Amino acid sequence: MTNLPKTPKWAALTEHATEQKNTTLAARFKADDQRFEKFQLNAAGWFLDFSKNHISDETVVKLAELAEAQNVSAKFNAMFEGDVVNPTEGRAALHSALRYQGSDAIKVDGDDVMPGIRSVLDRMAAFANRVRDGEWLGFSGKRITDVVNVGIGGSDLGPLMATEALKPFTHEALNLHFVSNVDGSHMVSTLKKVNPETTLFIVASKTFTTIETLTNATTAKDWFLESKAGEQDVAKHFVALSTNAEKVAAFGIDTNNMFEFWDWVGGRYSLWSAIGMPLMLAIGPDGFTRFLEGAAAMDEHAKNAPVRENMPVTLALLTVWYSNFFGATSHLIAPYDQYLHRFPAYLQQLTMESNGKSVHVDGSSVSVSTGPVVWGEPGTNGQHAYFQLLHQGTHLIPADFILAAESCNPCGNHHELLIANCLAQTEALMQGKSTEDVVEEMRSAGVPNDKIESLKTHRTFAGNRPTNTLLTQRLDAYTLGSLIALYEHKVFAEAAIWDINPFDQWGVELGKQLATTIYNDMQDAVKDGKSVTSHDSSTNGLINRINASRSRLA
Ligand code: G6Q
Repeated sequence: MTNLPKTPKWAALTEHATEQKNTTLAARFKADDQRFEKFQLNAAGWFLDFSKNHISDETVVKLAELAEAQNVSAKFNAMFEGDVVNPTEGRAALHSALRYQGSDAIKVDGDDVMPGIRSVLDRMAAFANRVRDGEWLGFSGKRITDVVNVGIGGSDLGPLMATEALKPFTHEALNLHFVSNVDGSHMVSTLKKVNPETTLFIVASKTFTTIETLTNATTAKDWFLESKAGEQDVAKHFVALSTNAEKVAAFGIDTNNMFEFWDWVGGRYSLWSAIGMPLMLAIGPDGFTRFLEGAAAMDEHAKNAPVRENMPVTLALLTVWYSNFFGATSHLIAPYDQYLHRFPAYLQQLTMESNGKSVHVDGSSVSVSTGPVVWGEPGTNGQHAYFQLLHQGTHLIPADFILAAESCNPCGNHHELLIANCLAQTEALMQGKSTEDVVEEMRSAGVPNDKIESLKTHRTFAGNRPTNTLLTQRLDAYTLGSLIALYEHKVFAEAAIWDINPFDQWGVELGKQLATTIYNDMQDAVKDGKSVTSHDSSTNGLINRINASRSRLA
């Protein structure tokens, strides 16, 4: 049983945090003009400035000692080597093998997984080239113009986020669509935009049992067969990405059109596998290789850099620092890049499904808080929405600002303004503005004294809000790959420190089970003309009210 607060390194940090709260970020910068040089790191095309944090030289040492005491490096090695790091599901978590660029064998249960990975990548590339080059034809002999990915969760969020992020590098004759929600509006509105003769459906499901995906895929297939197409044409328009050949065949997709992956690839870590097919179609096999190379470079860094130079471990330690010693409960992701508009949503799953746990690996209860709530929107939009709370609210919300020096679409002074806004926010969050400065500023603007008195506290900024800035030259396939891998490893390092399993997701099961029960109860009640009484009064009441209003409608 792990009792983190009782461990010497944790106890030392508790004491140290009390001291560190006595100073401000602004005072730290005033006292040390080497702060920026001291608290920065480089890895795989990314530069991290973490100087605007409540840390001193001693904090960094103490946090590194915690990471060492929690065996973070050894746990990384175990993951990279294919050990069973997901004990509750009895699996390895080898997403790093999917992007491995070296020639060594990587073994799971004694078998090298690399030949299988390379063979699927080759098949994917051959298929993607045929579609991109207009050689893969639909049933009426026309080239494919639209690709609809049907998947949810890990089989949707990653490919969707990445194809959006890499839009400037996308094949201009292919439109990518993503349908995930079981809400029929998602599929229906997408089908309105496409033509059955020129549309390719990718059914992406690791298990091929997910109700949302199977429902959406069935609707897509029915729609396709309602056109001039026949059953014999399904093979030209439906492919599957899955680990489950039997279920793929049962659904009616030719297993020759199935791109395989393996149970040691977790759903939210599967973008690097066949699940990346929409991305490969969008940016081409060479672009996809660059994407894998970027991630592989971050893997090498995560594996080899000592704790204090290790970017994902540093980010993880900062999250632990604020979550466990400063009471922070959420973490903001602010990409100053419109193409990264789905990145916060992607990171919500990666972080919250992985580290939203309240038991340790051995099943005992945790005694400290674990994964924070992750949220965000691209800048500068967020500034005109929720940034008010960051600057003057009562919550401490550590934030990651993500920025590229170069724009993919240089145009007037847009990018200079974007950069200036990003840097201004982190400076303002750190420095704040004192009441004295507010008074002085208002006085010099000629504001009358009574107005100054009534407004001065409203216009004061306490500052002292911590941020990280992640900077790259340009967002492209390589730097996107390394950015995603950076956060994957950050999440892993946090889990290693908290001694929780980041690779299972039992928390999503209960809702799934109950949805099946409620679905059946609702249908039975309508059939039998009875009310539902088997749930709590709220759930019964809602079911009966909905059934009544739907029957009136019918
Ligand atoms: C991710 C989760 C989950 C999963 C979806 C879709 O880590 O396991 O989000 O990806 O439930 O599952 P299938 O790919 O099996 O349809």
